[in-house]
Amino acid sequence: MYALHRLRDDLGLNTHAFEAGEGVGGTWYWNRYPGARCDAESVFYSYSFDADLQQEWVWSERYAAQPEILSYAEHVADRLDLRRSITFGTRVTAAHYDESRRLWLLTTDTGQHVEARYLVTALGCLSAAQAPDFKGLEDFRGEIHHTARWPHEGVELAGKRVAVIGTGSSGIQSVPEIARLAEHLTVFQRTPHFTIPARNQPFTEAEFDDIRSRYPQLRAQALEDGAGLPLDPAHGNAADLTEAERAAELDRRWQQGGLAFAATFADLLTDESANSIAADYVRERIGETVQDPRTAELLTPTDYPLATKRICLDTGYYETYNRENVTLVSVRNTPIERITPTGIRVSAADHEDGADNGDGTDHEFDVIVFATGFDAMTGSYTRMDLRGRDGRELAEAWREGPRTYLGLAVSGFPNLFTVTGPGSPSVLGNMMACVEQHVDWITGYIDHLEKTGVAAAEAEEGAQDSWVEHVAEVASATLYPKAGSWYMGANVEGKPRVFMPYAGGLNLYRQQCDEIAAQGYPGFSHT
Ligand code: N01
Repeated sequence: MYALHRLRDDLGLNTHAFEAGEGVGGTWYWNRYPGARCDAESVFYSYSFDADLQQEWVWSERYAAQPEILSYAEHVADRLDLRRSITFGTRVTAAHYDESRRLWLLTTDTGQHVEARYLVTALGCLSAAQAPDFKGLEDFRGEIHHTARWPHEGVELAGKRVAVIGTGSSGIQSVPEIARLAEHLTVFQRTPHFTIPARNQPFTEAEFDDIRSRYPQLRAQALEDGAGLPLDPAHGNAADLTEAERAAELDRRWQQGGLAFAATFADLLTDESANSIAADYVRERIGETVQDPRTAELLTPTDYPLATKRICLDTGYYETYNRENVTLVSVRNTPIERITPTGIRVSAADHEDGADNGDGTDHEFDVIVFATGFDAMTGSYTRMDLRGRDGRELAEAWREGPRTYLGLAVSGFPNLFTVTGPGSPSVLGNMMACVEQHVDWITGYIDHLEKTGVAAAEAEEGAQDSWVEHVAEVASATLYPKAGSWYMGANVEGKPRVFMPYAGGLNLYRQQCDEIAAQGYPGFSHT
C-alpha cells in the first residue's frame, strides 16, 4: 500500500497493484483466528509517513487485535484512494523478464497479462501458509482450518472437541481463546516455545493523547533503534550486572511484559550464559504457573536459546493448561501419524488420554486447527513462476538459500525490487518500520532511474555475493543459528538451512542503504 502510494502519487508513475485477497491488509486480512493480535505495540506498528494520518487514528490497546489493524489498513486505503489502483482477488502466477524489451510480463490466475517496467514485490515474509501433508487429511469428517486462512465468517467452536497443532505465535495466541470456547481442547506440541506475557491493556484517553503528542519524538527514537521498536533498551551485558540486579531486571521486564524481555541483557542473543539466565527465569515461571508437573515439564523449552526461535507473547497461555478442558500432547518423540476420519492418530500408544488401538493413539475431534506456520521469507517467491534474464528461475537461483543484494534486489532479475526480502532485517524488526524504509529507498532509486534515463538496473553478482556473506557473518556472531527455526528454513522439509533475515539491526542497515544511494548506487549495473 505504501509502495503504491509513493510510486503512484509521489513519482506520478502509472502504478498498479495485484492482491490475492479480496481486500487490503495482507497478514491482517488472512489471519483471523481467535486471539490474533500484533505483538509489536500498536503505537509503532503503524505508518509514520503522514503526520495527519498518525494524529487522526486512535489505537485502543497496547497491542492491537487483528480486526483493529485490518480497519486501520482499510482506513489508509480509503484515505489515500488506493483501491482504484488495486486488482483484488487476483494472484500473480508468473512474472517473466523480457530482456529485449526490458519489461516484466505478468500473468494472473484470472488470465490477465500485464507489462511493467518495474516489479515491486510486497509478498510478505509470513504469507505462504504451510500445513504438514498428513496422511488421511481428506478423510476427516470434521472441519480443518489453518490459522493463516481462517474463514471470514468465523468457526463455530462452542461445545466442540478441538485440536490445535503447533505452538508458535499463532498457536500460543489462539490456545487460550479456543480453550474458553471449546468443550475440550487438545494441543499437539512438537517443540515448546518461549512465551512472555504480553500484558496487553486498553489505552485510556489521556494515555493515548499523551502518545499522540509525542509521536515525532517516538518516531525519531524508532529510527535509532535496531528493531525500529524502541521499547526498553538493555542497560548492559549480563556480566555487567550483579546477580541481584539481573534478577530485578528480569522481574521488571516480566512484569512489564512484551518483546523487551528479549532485550534484558545486551548480549542475550550473542552469549549463551547471558541467554540461559533469562531462559532459566522463564522456565521457573512455567514451573510455578502450570499446576501439573508433567505438563509443566513438557511446556518447558530446553534445547535452544531464548528468542532464537521467534519469541512469542501471550495472554494466559501457561495458565490455560490448568483448565479442566485442556490437554497437552507432546508429539516430539511420537509424531502425528495420520489424520483419521474422526481425528488424529499419534504414532505411539504411550498417551494415557487417548484410546489405544494397538499401533497408535487415537484422539477424536470435531475441529482441527493447523497453527503450523509458513514457508517463511522465500515461500511466496518460490511458489510463483518468477524468471529473470535468460529465463532463469528465482526458485532455482535460490536453491541453496536466498541470494539478494541488501534484501532489495536479485542479480539476474533487473528492475525487481523486493520489499522486506530475505537478506533485509524484516522479521527481526518492526515490520512497519522495515516496510517504510524499504519503500522509501526503492522509490528514491526508481526516481533516480527515471531521471537518469536508465532502462534496467540490476544487482551485480559480486555485490550480491558480498552482501550474502555479510548477512551470514552477522548471523554467525549470534545465537540464532542454534535453533531449528523458520528463520533458518528448518520448518520446511528440504529447505536449505540458511539464516535468512539480516541481523545487523534496522538502524545500521538503513545507514548502509542510504550510503549506497548517496554514492550513486554502487553494486548495481545500469543499462
Ligand atoms: O508458526 P511457527 P506461527 N507436527 O512456525 C508446529 C509471526 N506471527 O504461525 O517448532 C506437529 O512459529 C511447529 O513445531 P516445531 C511471528 O513472527 C506473529 O505460529 O517446528 N507440529 C511449531 O510449533 C511468528 O514467529 C504474531 O517443532 C508441527 C508450529 O507448528 C510467525 O508469524 C502472531 C508440525 C508452527 O509455529 C510464525 O508463527 C502469529 C507437525 N508436523 C504469527 N509442523 C504476532 O504478532 C509444524 N508444527 C503475535
